[in-house]
Parts: sequence; structure tokens; C-alpha cells
Amino acid sequence: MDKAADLSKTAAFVALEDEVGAHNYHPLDVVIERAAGVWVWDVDGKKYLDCLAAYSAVNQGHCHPVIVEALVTQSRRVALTSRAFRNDQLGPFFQELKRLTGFDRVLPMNTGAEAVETAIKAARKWAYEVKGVPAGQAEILVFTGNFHGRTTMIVGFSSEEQYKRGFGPFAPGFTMLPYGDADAVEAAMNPNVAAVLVEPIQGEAGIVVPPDGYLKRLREITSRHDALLVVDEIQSGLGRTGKMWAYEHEDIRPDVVIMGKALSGGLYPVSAIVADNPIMDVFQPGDHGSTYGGNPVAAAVGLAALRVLVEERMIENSAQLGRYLLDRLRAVDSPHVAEVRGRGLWVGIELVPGAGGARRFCEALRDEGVLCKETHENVIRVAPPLVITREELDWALVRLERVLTA
Ligand code: IF1
Repeated sequence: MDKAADLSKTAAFVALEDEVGAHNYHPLDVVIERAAGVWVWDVDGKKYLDCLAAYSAVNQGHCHPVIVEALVTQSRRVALTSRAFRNDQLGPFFQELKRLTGFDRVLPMNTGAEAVETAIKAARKWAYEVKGVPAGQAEILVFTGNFHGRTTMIVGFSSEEQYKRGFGPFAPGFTMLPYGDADAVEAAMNPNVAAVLVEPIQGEAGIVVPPDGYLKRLREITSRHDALLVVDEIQSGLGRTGKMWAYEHEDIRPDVVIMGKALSGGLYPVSAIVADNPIMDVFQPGDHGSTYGGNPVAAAVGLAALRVLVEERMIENSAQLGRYLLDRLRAVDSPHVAEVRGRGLWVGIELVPGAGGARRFCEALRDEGVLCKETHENVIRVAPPLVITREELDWALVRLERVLTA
């Protein structure tokens, strides 16, 4: 129990959750009961500025009224038809995603991991049926520091030992390479490579921005070797880096884009992959599916989430205030800080080894009313909703500077 939470209603909630819940998380002991925009309130009435945004699922701000309205209205009409039948929300959602991404088709799922699994299936089947890779020989190139979800296939190619420990055996067909090194990808290329699966900026690894031109090199190498470039934009996408998609910072066009999280603004699990016909057409009826994938509520919520993101100019805000955030944090003179990196409203503050770890800074920030989450041991992640105002960001920055210079 964190000291700040021991004499309050919070304690009762923490005790209950710990008593009856699996211990697969070690959360900060902040018991949130209400949220709006960038603010959340705990059960003791304390207010916090949310600088995690549910790992970039709440780009549109908590409980965005337009998205909530879409959720409630659609839920009162029809919530789940299954894909055995059609519904009046899915086509318009697909159409908006096609308009925003420029890809031919959409395959809707629910969680990010499901969309990643869908992309892996698409790449493998494309390799066998279009590229001509011998059955069962398809290889996918992945990277150290990757995070693509928690299924046993996905954690099988994680470089984080804890995410794998005790969960084997794992699926074959994945080759791990150092992130940011395009020459290593060139060297690993062979006729059986179906795809490269990459985060344009690595989130869980600590907001790791690859060298300039890295994605362009990956695009050139994969094109030359007739392999697919699959980008995981589940965390980096939908405005987080100051553009709709992080890959747009390098002016490339991938073959498959995986999205999730903010695709629903935090109101519902909605994920998807988009791709052009030569790839998406490998899916024949009955090949792949999901009970909830593409349900009318998901589609209505997804459509609303996309619309407010664009119409309320959240992406421009992310670009503009992101530069300000990075400059202000880089100007902090702190003995604890090794590096400040990021893009848009997505910043990682890497601490020096002797700083005692990022967790204690996150606990100090919590006491100041700012919610951040450490990633691994040494990086404080700063990623507020993209609706944050300059005044709200200044409010958070004063507290970040105070904690970093303590
Ligand atoms: C947890 C991490 C972040 C993701 C990328 C796919 C997924 C994620 C780039 C899977 C999900 C979440 C999962 C959540 C915490 C959070 C996380 F710490 F786990 F790694 F953001 F960095 N691709 N990331 O970031 O999407 O199936 O969760 O919808 O597992 O603790 P999902």
C-alpha cells in the first residue's frame, strides 16, 4: 500500500481489489471514480491530470460527450448482431476508415492483440498464396523491445523475458532483429520472409524513436524483397505523434496498418487492420472472425471517435503542444534525467541508472496530482489526452519540473 492511500476510502477499494483480483498488475493506488477530458477524480475527491490516457486509448479525452452519445444511442437500438448478419453501422465506419487511411479494405476486431494476430494471419496467407512461400515456411521479422500484445503467439516473439516466462511453447516463424538497424533487416531478408512487423515508434520500450529514415529504409527493403511492411499503430496512431499515423513522419505507405486503443476514444474495445485488396482478399468467408468484431456499437463508437479526432483538430494540437512539451522537458535541469525523447504528445523521460527507478517519480507525481506510468524501470511516460490545453499542460509541467528537480 502506497503511503498516500492508507487512510481513506481508497484503502478499502485497494484491499478489496487485491483480495479478489488476480495480481497481474501493480497499479498506483489511485481509485478513480470519475473522469472528464484530461482530468480524473479518485474516491476521496482528489483530482489528477491524466498523463497516461490509458496508454493512448483516450486520445480524445475521457468520456468525450460525442462518443458517449454514440455509445448510448446505438446501445439502445441494436448492440450485437454478430457477423452472421449485417448492420447499418459497419459500412459507414469502414468508409470513414478508408477515407482517412487511403487503403482499400478494413477488417474489424476488438483488442489490439487480436488485430495484430489478424495482421500476422493476413501476412502469412498472403505469403503462401500470393508470394509463393512454401507452406508453413513463412517468416516474420520482429524487433527487440517490441510490444504487440499479450497472446501466447505474440509474447512468443517478445524480447521481455517476463512477458514470456511460463507461457510456452511458442509459435515458430518469427525472427528477432535489433530495432532501428535497417542493415540488419536487409541481412535477414530471404525468400520466405512474409513481412516485417514494426512499431513506427516503440511505446512499451520507452517511447523509442528510431533513427531518421529508418521506416523509409524498411519500406525500400521490403518492397525490393516482395515482403509486406506491417506497422503497429495501436499506440502511436490516431494523432498521438502529431500526425494521424506515426509512419507519416517518414512519408512512406505501409502494406498493412494495425490500429486500436483510440479508435474508440476509450469507450469500447475497437481495433482493425487496413490493407489493399491483394492482401485483404486472401481472407475468404469463414477464414477468420470474432463474435464482437465489427459490432454496431463498436462501429458507431469508432466512427464518432474518428470524427471528433479530426473535427476538433486534436492531431494539430498534439503536434503543436507536443513540441512545447518536449522543449519544456528538455529545458529541465535535473541530475536524474538521462534523455527526453518523443514525438507529438508522446514523451519518454529516461532516468539515469542512479535515479532509483521511474516508479518512485510516478508516485511523487501522483502526490502532486499528475498521473504518469513508468515503463520498465527507468522511463517516465508522458502521454496526456490530445485535447489538453496549453494551460492544463503548464499545470502538469510545473509539477513534472518540481518532481524532476527534487
Ligand atoms: C498491458 C504495455 C503499452 C500496444 C501496441 C499492441 C498492443 C498494445 C503498440 C495490444 C497494448 C497496452 C497493453 C497493456 C498496457 C499497454 C502497454 F505496457 F503493455 F506495453 F501501451 F505500452 N500494440 N499496450 O501498446 O493491444 O490487446 O492491449 O488492446 O498489457 O499491460 P491490446
